[in-house]
This record gives sequence, C-alpha cells and structure tokens, in this order.
Amino acid sequence: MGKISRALVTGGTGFIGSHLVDELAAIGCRVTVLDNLSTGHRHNIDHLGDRIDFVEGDIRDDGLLNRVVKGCDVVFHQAAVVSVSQSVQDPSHSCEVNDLGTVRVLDASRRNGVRRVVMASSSAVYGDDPRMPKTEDMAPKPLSPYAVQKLAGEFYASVFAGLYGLETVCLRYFNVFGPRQDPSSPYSGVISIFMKKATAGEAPTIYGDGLQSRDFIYVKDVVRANLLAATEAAAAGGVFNVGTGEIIRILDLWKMIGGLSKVQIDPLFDPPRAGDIRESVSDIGRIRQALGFRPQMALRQGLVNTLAWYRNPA
Ligand code: UD2
Repeated sequence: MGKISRALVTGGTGFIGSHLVDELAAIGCRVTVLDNLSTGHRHNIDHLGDRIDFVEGDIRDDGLLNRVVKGCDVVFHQAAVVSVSQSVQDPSHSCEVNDLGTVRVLDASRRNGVRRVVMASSSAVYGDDPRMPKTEDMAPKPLSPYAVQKLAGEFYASVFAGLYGLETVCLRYFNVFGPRQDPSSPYSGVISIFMKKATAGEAPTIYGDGLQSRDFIYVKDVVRANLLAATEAAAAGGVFNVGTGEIIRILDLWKMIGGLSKVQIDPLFDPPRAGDIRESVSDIGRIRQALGFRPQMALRQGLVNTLAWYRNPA
C-alpha cells in the first residue's frame, strides 16, 4: 500500500471533504484544502488549526490550482455542485463547476507531477436502468445535467490517464450521510433534512410515493474508500461503486428516523422531483475484490451517530 505524504482536497470544507481531511491529518499527511466556501464551511475544519493549509478559492482558477497542487502526490477532487435538482435548475453553472472545474483539476495535476487523482463521481450516472443492483459495467444512462457532468469527469479522467500517464480513480458514490451534512438547503441530502424535521417535531415532505429506493453509506466508510483508492496499486484506472449494497425506501427511512427520534409524524407528499431516480442500490463486488473495501457502519448505527450530531453538533 502506497503512502500519501502530501495531498490536496478540493471541496475540503464540505461534508465529505472535511471528513477526508480529518482522516488524512490523522494519518500524518500534510493536507491543503481548496474550497470557495459556496456550500462548505470553515467551521468543518477549524478544529484542525494549523495542522492543515486552507486556501479559499475556486477550482476554475487555474493559476491558483497550479500553486496548490505543487508538491502533492495525491489530489482528492471532492469539489462540485452536488445537487441533482440544482443542476436541473441551472445546468450552465453546474457544468462550469463540475466539468470545467474537473478538467482544470486534472490539468493542473498532470502539469505538476501529481501521481494520482481520486475523483468523486456519482451513482447518478446509472440513471433509470431498471437492473438492480448497479454494476460498473452497465451502460450509463444519465438523466440530469449533474449525471452527465459526473460521467464526463470519468471520461476525462480516463483520457488524462491515457494521454498523460496521470493515475486516476473514479468513485461512484451512492447516497452519503453522516455528521456535518448541511440540512439547510432544499437540495440537501434527505437524511439531513429528515433529521432536522424530526428534531424540530415537524412533518417532512416526501417527493413521489416514498417507495423510491436508495443505498445510504456512512461518510467515514466513504473516506476509507478514498484512502484505498489513493494508495492501492490495483485502483489506478478504475471506476468503483461506493455503497453498501443495502436498499432502503424513503418512506421506511422516515419511519426509522422517526423511531430513533421518538416522534411519530405522517409525512406530507409532493410530486416527484424532476430528474429523480426511482431505484438505486450498488453492487460493491468490484471494490471489495480489487481494494478489499467493506463498509463497516450499519445504517441504523450511522443514523444514531448522525442524529446525536444534529442534536449536539461538535
Ligand atoms: C444523491 C446525491 C447526488 C447524486 C445522486 C445520485 C445527495 C444530497 N445527493 O441525490 O449528489 O449523487 O444521489 O443519484 O446525496 N427526498 C424527499 N424529501 C426530501 C428530500 C429528498 O422525499 O426532503 C427524496 C428525493 O426525491 C430522492 C431521495 O429522497 O428520491 C433522495 O434524495 P437526496 O436529495 O438525498 O439524494 P438524491 O438521490 O437525489
């Protein structure tokens, strides 16, 4: 297993990025965080003090990127406009950040001798393929600008590997949850919104009939997948699902969160969201075989931890 001595984390003040920064700092890696604070928060990394370097800036700024990737052996590219709905409402903006930004990250990386770039891709690339679970060899069927942008990022990664010898790994995240997921926007992850509603004793809104399925993975497991992707020789050039392989329907999720919060409130229902995927569950055979990855956190325990954080953010 290779070692990471110096890393750049784009989007490192965000939900997933900040947990990754925590872990990298804990294993003694020198970390630079690049974030424009559009959806991330300084307070997510404040506790690390001067153990990390924070640079406020945009991934579309290539001058800045060239400066911050210098000396890094690994880049974890987590910065993005992460909402499917937001990409539906403003496809041009999400395209600029998710596509142009990604190309700039890859380009700065190859020009500055970075060994490997680990990219946050998404299960959104599978779209509405009815086959379940999703395996990486299925033909992608993007249904939203966001999904197209993430898929384009994967193709760019593969082209940069072929043309310039940059090692790239793409991780197709399923639905990630855990402490620090910001519930404040209508685009926030459903678990963060449901936790906020349950804690306030309010009814959540379910889009559609609530029978749509998702595969929720705890953020610390996603961090472990990133570290394996950065350090295992077998990861280079790979595209991997990062999920649990377990399925839950949104209505049952609300019941579970209600039960843990000791509230019994009937949800409100609105029409399904444009671009929403009906069924989503991962097959994680590839990442298990190639990288030895197994998720460690059960959904219920992850929800308990997350609820504790929403009640008392630390
Ligand atoms: C997630 C990711 C997205 C992309 C996508 C891939 C998040 C925040 N977003 O989008 O980046 O990778 O997966 O498919 O993780 N819902 C409700 N009520 C609410 C909020 C959501 O019913 O108040 C439903 C929503 O319509 C959807 C499901 O819950 O069917 C999950 O929604 P989400 O926004 O958490 O995540 P998703 O799957 O759209």
